[in-house]
Amino acid sequence: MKISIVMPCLNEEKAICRQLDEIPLQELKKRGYSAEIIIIDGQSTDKTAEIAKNKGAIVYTSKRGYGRQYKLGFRKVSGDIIATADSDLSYPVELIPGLVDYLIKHKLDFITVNRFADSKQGSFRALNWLGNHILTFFTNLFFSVNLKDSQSGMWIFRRKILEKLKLTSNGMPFSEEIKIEAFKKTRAKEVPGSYSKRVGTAKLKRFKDGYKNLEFLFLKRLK
Ligand SMILES: Nc1nc2c(ncn2[C@@H]2O[C@H](COP(=O)(O)OP(=O)(O)O)[C@@H](O)[C@H]2O)c(=O)[nH]1
Ligand SMILES: [Mg+2]
Repeated sequence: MKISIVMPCLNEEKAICRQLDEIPLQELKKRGYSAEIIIIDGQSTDKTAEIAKNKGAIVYTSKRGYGRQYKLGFRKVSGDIIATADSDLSYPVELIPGLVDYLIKHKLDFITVNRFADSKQGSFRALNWLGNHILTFFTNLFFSVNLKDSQSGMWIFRRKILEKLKLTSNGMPFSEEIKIEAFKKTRAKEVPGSYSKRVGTAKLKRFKDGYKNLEFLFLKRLK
């Protein structure tokens, strides 16, 4: 079995090197998996792409947009299982080997990692925390799911389910969209994880992206 780790990045030169070092490739190998790391770069203007290439990651460049980058990344993978995270050192990527085993053992298709189970100091600013909870409330209400974290960017899933998922968003709503689709159409589960303060500057625009994510939920519900 091969694991493809896919990470979007935009101007993350402060984090990308350490982020790639943190991916537990040795542990995956020890458990019998092969692995590849695919970085989708939204045309960074700093050294992010260069650093990633030097570290041995496969780097593709795309137009900006979180969802657009993931959709490109998912077309490029050669693995059977895909794992995702931001490239800003905020997600517990050391959990990937255990979660891959868990996915297989429990015959799941999709796992999303709940950041609120252990959010470290400084990981959420008050407004982000509130915005996340409002978005999760509406996600649960509109789509009959029971998530604790609708906005998590760390997922582990079988590549083959992508045929079934309708993924339309090119922006930040991609994160809630993939969960709504996965919970509707596949065997999906949310598991506890953690969240640390990101390194570098956030690309998320709190009010603009918060509003867009909320609007996306309403529009998807009305479809
Ligand atoms: N918003 C946005 N994020 C991007 C883009 N390209 C790459 N990213 C990456 O997507 C991830 C999520 O962005 P981030 O600012 O960490 O958002 P947050 O984690 O929701 O606060 C990071 O790894 C970014 O570097 C893009 O075009 N737009
Ligand atoms: Mg982030």
